[in-house]
Amino acid sequence: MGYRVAVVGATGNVGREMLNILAERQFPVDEIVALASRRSLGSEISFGDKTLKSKDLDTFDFTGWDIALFAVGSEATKKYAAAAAKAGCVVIDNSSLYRYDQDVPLIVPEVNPEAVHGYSKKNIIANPNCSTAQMVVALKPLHDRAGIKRVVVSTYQSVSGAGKEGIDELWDQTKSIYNPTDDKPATKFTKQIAFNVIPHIDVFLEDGSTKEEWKMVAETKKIIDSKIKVTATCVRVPVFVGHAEAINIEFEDHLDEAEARDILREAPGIMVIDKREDGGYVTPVECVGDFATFISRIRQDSTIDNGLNLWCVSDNLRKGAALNAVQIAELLGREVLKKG
Ligand code: 11C
Repeated sequence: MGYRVAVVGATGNVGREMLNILAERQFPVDEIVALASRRSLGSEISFGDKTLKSKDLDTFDFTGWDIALFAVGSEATKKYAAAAAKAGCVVIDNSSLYRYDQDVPLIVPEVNPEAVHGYSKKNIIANPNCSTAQMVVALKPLHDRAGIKRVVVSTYQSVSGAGKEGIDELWDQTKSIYNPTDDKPATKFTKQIAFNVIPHIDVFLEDGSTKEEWKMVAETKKIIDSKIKVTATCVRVPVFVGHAEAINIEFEDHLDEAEARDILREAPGIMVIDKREDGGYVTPVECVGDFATFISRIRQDSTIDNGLNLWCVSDNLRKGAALNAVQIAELLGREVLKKG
């Protein structure tokens, strides 16, 4: 016996990836429904070798459905997720709406799987922001060994993090640079993204940081340890898929770079590619479609007592969104629902 699963926002980039990954990982599905707004009604979406037609989210009754993977913005989540959860369906939500709610667990299965048991307070589990998910997979095994005091992270985030409009803007603007008569001014991003980088993701907060940067701080604390200090600078780069991060870590105890490399090699969800030669590291284009979080450039930071630097790359639509949501569904099935 398997699960009755709803994918909400099934016609978007993340929703489509959720369906791909459910099929790829052979999630035990008895019945699946692709839900979207009325405007996308009847759109065709692949699920393994089947084609699903999207149904209207507005009129859908979640009663009798086991799991709903939500991949819509916070506003639509606000409108539909609580009702789905109330109808008895466990919601796994990719938006930021519930992430900081104390009654909602925020889970990266390689890092804090035990938190799954907290789902029952609201029948909702939150999926973290993409830039947090890949970073905490790398930080957790190192924290367990040497205790992380402080993290300084700079991100290089692809345009797919901003959805289809972000992808289209990079594509159109890149073409228009070679054809200046076809000018494509910035509409989705605040400045030109083609052949440029933009140090601004999500809205500005009062202290001068951005919400994206704040999310990395708050979510790392909630997922791993509230004592870890994080400071982030989040930057949009002209890459279609795959977020990269340069991470500097200060530990309580000394951690040798060779031991860190061994720890990361053994850690779940991580692939270490760190050859210290031309091309002996992973870049975003190489991680697309993969499940792993790739770690390269592991090296001592000799400017502090117990410091390490590393480079972390992952597919933001997969580990940063759809894969992590499906992994949460797998965890929920294994530990709680026990149907599959
Ligand atoms: C980006 N990380 O790259 C964002 C997208 O809070 O889930 C995901 C926003 C979120 O723009």
